[in-house]
Amino acid sequence: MGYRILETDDIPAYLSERGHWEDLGDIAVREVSDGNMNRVFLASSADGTRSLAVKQALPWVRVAGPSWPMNPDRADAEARAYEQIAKVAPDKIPAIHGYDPENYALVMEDMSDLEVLRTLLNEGASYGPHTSARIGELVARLSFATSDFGMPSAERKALIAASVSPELCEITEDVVLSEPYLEHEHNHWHEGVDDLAVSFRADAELRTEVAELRHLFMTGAQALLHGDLHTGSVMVGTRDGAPVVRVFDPEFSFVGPIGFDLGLYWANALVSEERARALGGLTDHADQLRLSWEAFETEFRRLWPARVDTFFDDAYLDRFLRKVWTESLGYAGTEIIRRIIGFAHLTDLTTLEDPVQASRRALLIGRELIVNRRELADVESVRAVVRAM
Ligand code: SR1
Ligand code: MG
Repeated sequence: MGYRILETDDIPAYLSERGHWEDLGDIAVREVSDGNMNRVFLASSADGTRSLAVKQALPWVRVAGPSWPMNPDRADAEARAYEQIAKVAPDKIPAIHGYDPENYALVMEDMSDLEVLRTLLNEGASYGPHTSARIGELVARLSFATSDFGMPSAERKALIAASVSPELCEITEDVVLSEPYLEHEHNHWHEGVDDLAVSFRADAELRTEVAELRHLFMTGAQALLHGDLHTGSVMVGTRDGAPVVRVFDPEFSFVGPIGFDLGLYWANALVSEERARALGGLTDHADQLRLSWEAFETEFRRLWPARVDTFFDDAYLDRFLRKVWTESLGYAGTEIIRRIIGFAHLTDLTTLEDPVQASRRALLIGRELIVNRRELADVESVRAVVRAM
């Protein structure tokens, strides 16, 4: 039949055709699209005992419309990423019931009993002790398993080839890793940070450091990434009395530098901290970088003895982890900056009555993380940067 864009009314027949739902008399569908890129529908039975989510990639960026065309095969990247994560951390992603490559649609677990982490944080919630640790573990397991430490060389070359995702990588290379430092129509910012936006564009030192991070993003095929690991890509909640953390939306997945995933998560944690500070609601925000890094490092070191290539010795592990730490800080800085003076802003700041102070602090922290990342040796040095602002 070919690719067709699904509307709410099409979902019952679609789920039936795909063998996911039999009794069409007993189904209600609503659209819950929220991210920048795709459409999401939730289908549920009248008595609430069954539900499924359908996510479809459109041939454009959803929030921009047809004026920004985008290959829907990004859904292939998402399906591939879920497959890889399911091998190492099945409890940290939604259950995937099927992928339809013809329609670029995934049928998956309905997670509407959970909450998007960003939404909760914006409402004043704390992270709690589990969320960032689970994120660190997930990044460690996925990155170890898909690196040259966890995967035989030939298999990895095939993964790299299969995971090439030029259009989505180009979005990141543009909106995260260059446009905020140039005059570009995508950029916009609050007038209260005008001077910083102007000075960042004229800042030669900053630009060269971002160029290095951008080049690493383009060439550093260390491991399969989620690719867009911000707090809007994480759902949290409780099931059967136990904490649940689920990472979703890995459509930006490709084989790249591990620090990109950690850095995005850290950036979003640091911005949520600035929101909480502005509102007088700081709780455990300042601890999230440490919790995620410690969980990442512990898990990576736990996996290390099982590496497939023992030419990589223990001293190299220390050196590699140091590099990941430093690169993560740099990517955290770029994510903070692009979310304030670039294209896709964060509700953490845009919903503040007066976002200026928090935005300025975050921008300056972002710059420090990029320019001085090599001198920031540990979590305490990052905290010192935040305190000094
Ligand atoms: C055009 S897409 C802009 C941003 O939305 C996605 O969630 C990614 O973060 C991307 O950079
Ligand atoms: Mg997304």
